[in-house]
Amino acid sequence: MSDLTHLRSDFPILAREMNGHPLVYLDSAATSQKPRSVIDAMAEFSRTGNANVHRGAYTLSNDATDRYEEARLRVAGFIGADRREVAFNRGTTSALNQVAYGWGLYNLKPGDRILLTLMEHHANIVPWQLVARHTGAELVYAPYAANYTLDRDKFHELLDERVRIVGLTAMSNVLGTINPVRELADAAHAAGAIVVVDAAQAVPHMAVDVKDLDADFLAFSGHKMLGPTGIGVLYGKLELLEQMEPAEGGGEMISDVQLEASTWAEVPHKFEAGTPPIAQAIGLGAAIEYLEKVGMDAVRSHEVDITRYALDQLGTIDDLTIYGPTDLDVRGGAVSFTLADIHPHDLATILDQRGIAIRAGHHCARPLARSLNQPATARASFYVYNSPGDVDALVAGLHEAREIFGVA
Ligand code: C6P
Repeated sequence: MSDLTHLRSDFPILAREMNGHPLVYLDSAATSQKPRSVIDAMAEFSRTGNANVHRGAYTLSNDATDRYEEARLRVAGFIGADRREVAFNRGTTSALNQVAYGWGLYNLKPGDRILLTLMEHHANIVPWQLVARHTGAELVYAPYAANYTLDRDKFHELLDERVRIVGLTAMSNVLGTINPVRELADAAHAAGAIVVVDAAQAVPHMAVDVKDLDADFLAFSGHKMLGPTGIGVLYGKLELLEQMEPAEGGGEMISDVQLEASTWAEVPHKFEAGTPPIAQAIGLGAAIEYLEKVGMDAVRSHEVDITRYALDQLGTIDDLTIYGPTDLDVRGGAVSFTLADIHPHDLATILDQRGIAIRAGHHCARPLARSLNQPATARASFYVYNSPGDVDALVAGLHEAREIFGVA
């Protein structure tokens, strides 16, 4: 197994005890833990560098602006984009809403279709429902196949000339499925649609190059990739961002404001209304620096190894069902499961008493949960700091849960 155990000591929180046990953190798909370098970069900025950006005529503000823009450059480099193609916002949810309200609202009409997959997070469903209500467009969903990968035949069947937008997750937060974004984007483009990629679970866990994917828009969150909460990224192809309307208006995003109308600042600033999350952008820059040092190939291969080990070990527990692909080439480290008829919330509570943090519920993907006939599942998710020992603790905790619930 690839060895990243030396990284663990970079994450102060992992030294904590929880309910009398060492903390075993298995909920990185919800939010990741932060290394000391990220915590320190943000604290240092607040201590010595804090000022508003793009406004000041004084050195402190100019320095803050430089650091904020350096963070943008680092993000751009990380995903293979131009600096002008990277807009900061609050997170994936906010980025996807920007596309729905800035592009969808102005380009959709009755009869048009938005093609999504059944494995989307609510963040890539609800904004489209809201915009469909305004525009009269219709939502259609491509299902997944028996092996929990996207049903490509159904996807291609649904992809007709009515489809204007294809929205898809690059990696499911429930099934772990990695979708073939480039292949689907090529088909979508041939059909005349644009492609909006929810990369909230992909960018933290594998090398993502927006040009290789040929994504038109792509969204992700800082807090799932070792960075802070409150910062996210909308990538958009330059020409699309230039055409797209801002979904939010206010300070910073304008070129001129008259009484009746306004003109917009250059991209990406027209999508950054108000004071942006400055310290958070600096924290995200530090998180990317950390990930780049580890190397995204090492991040991915560690994830494959630990997920393989988890699937093997969980497979030894009777009555445990895993919802997601078994082929590690097409899955990431989010592993959802149920154990006999024990409610996932009870499982999470029993594990918590042993210091083990997992998520239980519908994982903000209710249509998917409904299609699985499981209103809730338990989910363990892994990241660079997790070790086989964490998987062993999970498995031991699940055996105890079986005993407590008297599962025969
Ligand atoms: N999923 C999970 O536990 P925000 O909250 O905006 O940072 O990210 C939303 C989001 C969008 N897409 C996917 C695929 C996601 O996984 C998430 C967040 C967390 O699975 C919280 S619900």
